[in-house]
Amino acid sequence: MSRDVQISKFMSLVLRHSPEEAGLTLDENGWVDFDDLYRAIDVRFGVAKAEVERIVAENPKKRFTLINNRIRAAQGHSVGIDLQLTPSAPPAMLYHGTKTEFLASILKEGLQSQSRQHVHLSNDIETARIVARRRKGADAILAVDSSAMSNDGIVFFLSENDVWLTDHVAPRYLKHL
Ligand code: HQG
Repeated sequence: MSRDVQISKFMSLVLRHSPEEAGLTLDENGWVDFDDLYRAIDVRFGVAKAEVERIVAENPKKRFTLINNRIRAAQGHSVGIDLQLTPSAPPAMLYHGTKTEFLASILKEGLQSQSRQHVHLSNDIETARIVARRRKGADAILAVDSSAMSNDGIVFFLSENDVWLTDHVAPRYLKHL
């Protein structure tokens, strides 16, 4: 794993799950002071601030939002913060990448947010496949009838880095591709 990826993973850990690892507290909307986060990163990795800014700017998934010297994770939180996203109309179809071993349970209970605040859905099959490949085993791709969900009054949010978020996807909206 490259040093950039190690630093990015540490930032995700702190900003999504365990801010106490860096001696930090997230505000109610998930933000921390960038200088405070930078100091915690520097202690562990001995890295210049400009390098951390570059890692944020070049992050392939734009995982971090850095504005006015405050930073937060765009999505993926397990801690209870409010991203203050406004509901958005989703495209007609969305996709979810997972593993075949989870299929029976997913098709029975629907997609659950598990340890995170939301279920994460992708705009296209290619992105869903990348999500699926993060875990070992055979990939499974589910199509989500987001148009029907929307018509049924279910709310979607688009994260700052273009991941679609919703609370739960019932089995009737899912199709294994
Ligand atoms: C599965 C990454 C059994 C679900 C990605 C998934 C994403 C069920 C796992 C983001 C289930 C949860 C999130 C059910 C859901 N029964 N299994 N009823 N409902 N599952 O990591 O979507 O790289 O919390 O299919 O790109 O994999 O970190 O969610 O396999 O955007 O930025 O339970 O994480 O982003 O796993 O990934 P996760 P996810 P980053």
